Amino acid sequence: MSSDYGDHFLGSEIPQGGSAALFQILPVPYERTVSYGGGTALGPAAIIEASSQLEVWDGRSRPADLGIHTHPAVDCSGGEAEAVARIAAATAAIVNSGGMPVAIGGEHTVTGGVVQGLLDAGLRDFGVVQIDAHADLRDAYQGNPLSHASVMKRVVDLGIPLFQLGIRAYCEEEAAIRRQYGVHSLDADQLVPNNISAFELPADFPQQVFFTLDIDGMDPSIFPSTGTPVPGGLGWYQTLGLFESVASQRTVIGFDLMEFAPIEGFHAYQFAAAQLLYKMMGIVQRLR
Ligand SMILES: [Mn+2]
Repeated sequence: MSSDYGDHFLGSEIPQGGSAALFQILPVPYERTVSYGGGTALGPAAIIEASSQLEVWDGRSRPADLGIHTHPAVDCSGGEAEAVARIAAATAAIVNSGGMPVAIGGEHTVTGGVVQGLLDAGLRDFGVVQIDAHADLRDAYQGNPLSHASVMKRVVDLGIPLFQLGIRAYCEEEAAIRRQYGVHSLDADQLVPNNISAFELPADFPQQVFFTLDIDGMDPSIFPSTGTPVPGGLGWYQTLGLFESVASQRTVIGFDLMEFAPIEGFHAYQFAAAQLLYKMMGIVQRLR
């Protein structure tokens, strides 16, 4: 057991991986534009602390063998644009040193900074696959273009192809933006009742994919620990299956887990989030 148990992912089991580690965990306790329940600023620390309860063997392989390094939390103080720029800089530094960014939020606005960081590091020709309850395609929400409800509009505005999974809450403006930008989607009412956990990406979808997992895309019976829960979400195995389906067809260049807000006294949820992230690392490991 290391002396800084709880300070880094799987801290009870493995030392910090350093810059040679594949998985570079970036905690981003950014919380500004919460529209309903709060608490996402506490998400990264709760998940990292809970990760100490994980087994190094994930049931199929040992993702930790590729190295896991946990960065200090990104400073999210100051103006919104300033904080998003710090997220982008931290992400670009990870990519430039050969690591794979694994960001833990924080509200979904964080993903906009991470995607900007991928671009800043010179990555081109990648798509984004998003699991979410909400489309997040409003041009602005409550007057704010950096709202978590607008983050995927910022992504498509950059010309990045987007595939949405599990959406079940969106407005007419977002439906129009989907059509206008050619956003691909398999919504919750298609995936969940039919228990679909694999799908085919369009042939012209980029070969490299950044995968963003808004925890509210999953069902609130599994993760009530989020600000804007919506019933009818994805199941545990279904979510992992969809991620594996993407990773088996394309190269995953990074992923994130956003909008996790711990509920005091219910540690099951942060353990589940830590396990989900570790199982995603396992899928990346086994498919590379
Ligand atoms: Mn979202």
